Amino acid sequence: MLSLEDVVGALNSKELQRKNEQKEQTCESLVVRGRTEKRDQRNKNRSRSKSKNWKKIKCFYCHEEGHIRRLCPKRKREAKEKDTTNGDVAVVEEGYESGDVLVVATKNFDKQCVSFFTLSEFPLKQFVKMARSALHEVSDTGAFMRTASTFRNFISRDLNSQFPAESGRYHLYISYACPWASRCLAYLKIKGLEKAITFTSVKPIWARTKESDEHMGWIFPASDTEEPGAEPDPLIGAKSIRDLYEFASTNYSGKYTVPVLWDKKLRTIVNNESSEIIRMLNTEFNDIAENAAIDLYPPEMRDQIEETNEWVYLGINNGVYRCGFATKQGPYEEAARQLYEALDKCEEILGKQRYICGNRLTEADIRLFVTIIRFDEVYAVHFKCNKKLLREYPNLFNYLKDIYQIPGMSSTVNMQHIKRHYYGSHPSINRYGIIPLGPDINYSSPHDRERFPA
Ligand SMILES: N[C@@H](CCC(=O)N[C@@H](CS)C(=O)NCC(=O)O)C(=O)O
Repeated sequence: MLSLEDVVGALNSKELQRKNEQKEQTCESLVVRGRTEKRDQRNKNRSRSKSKNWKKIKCFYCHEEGHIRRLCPKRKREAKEKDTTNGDVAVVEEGYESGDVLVVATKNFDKQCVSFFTLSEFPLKQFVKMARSALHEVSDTGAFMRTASTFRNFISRDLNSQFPAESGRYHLYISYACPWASRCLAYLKIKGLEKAITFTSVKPIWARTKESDEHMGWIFPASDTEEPGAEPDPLIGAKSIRDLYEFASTNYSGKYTVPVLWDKKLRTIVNNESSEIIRMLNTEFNDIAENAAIDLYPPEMRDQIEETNEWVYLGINNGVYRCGFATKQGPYEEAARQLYEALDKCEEILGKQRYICGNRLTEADIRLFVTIIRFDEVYAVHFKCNKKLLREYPNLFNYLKDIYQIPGMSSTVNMQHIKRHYYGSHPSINRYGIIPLGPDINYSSPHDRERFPA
């Protein structure tokens, strides 16, 4: 793997400079999330005519890959400050010329002068290994935009497949704080897969994952006693979730998220997308699951489950993050409006039936549960979802308790980890990391959901 120093070295090397001078480079092949591409197109002719005269360009790189800003010199100061905090790649050019791109980098915006390189000559992905987190997934409009997961392999009940559903072969890395990881853990409990698939939780509060850069992420404790609920990595001795990703892939450049479904045999990540992991856990391990008969995605309900998942994800699961991570008023308000529309819809549905898709527990309930269990304790305060509290919705609140009381579910909820994570890991939202004392709700108290047939 190349270090940043290697990159800077490579880009400054005389040989490469010569090579670039000989070649006539333009930026036509550059694709940077559409935006830059458009501009390149518009200025295609201009770029072409100037491509022989690359000017000296100063480049600044912070954390995030693939996101390039070009700024006129006037805005340079503003850009530096802004990009230092949000982790974008910034390209600040002297004598701005559309179409001139180059990339290189220093860790802390120490200036590095680089000359004569086009991005097409140095594909960013290959050269610069970037670390980032959800806090950096904010567009220029101030809206939170979640990026897709990367490892998308499937475990299969077919024992001849690449990832066969063997007992003892797979390990689930989670954080109790994370709703996406918790839904996978809920499946381990509900399906009776705890003996077949082991799991480990990280510590709740993000910390530096490497001395050499500023990335903050999930880390393992050094011992079993350091952090109740969290354990050291039992498999490869990883210090962080980032270590797992880097072990599994040498050129990974996305976020280091949980859950991670790990193959102990091939020592790699099978899948890091919870919506897919839960589907595998639901069906593929049925030969070894203790509760194989429980089907949370029954064929006859699939359309309805999908339809429900869609609006619940948009308005609620991801909706709370869109509220919390928005950096402008408009996107926040839009997200909050959609969130409360979706919660109102849940309340109405749950006034007529026990579960969100009918009178049978399904995947859609587990997906809804992991967000609403965090609502009053965290999202109402930390993510500014305070128009109405969850416990002010009688049907939804009783439903929440009902799901919480399903055998195994309460053990997936570690409210200490949940609160410490959110309030302690997002300093841009909660600068001093103060954790509110309340509301400390008892979800084991009686509910009224038996009034519906199940
Ligand atoms: N699409 C993923 C999302 C997982 C995700 O966003 N996990 C968060 C924790 S709640 C994470 O690990 N974030 C790390 C980071 O943003 O750096 C899934 O559903 O599995």
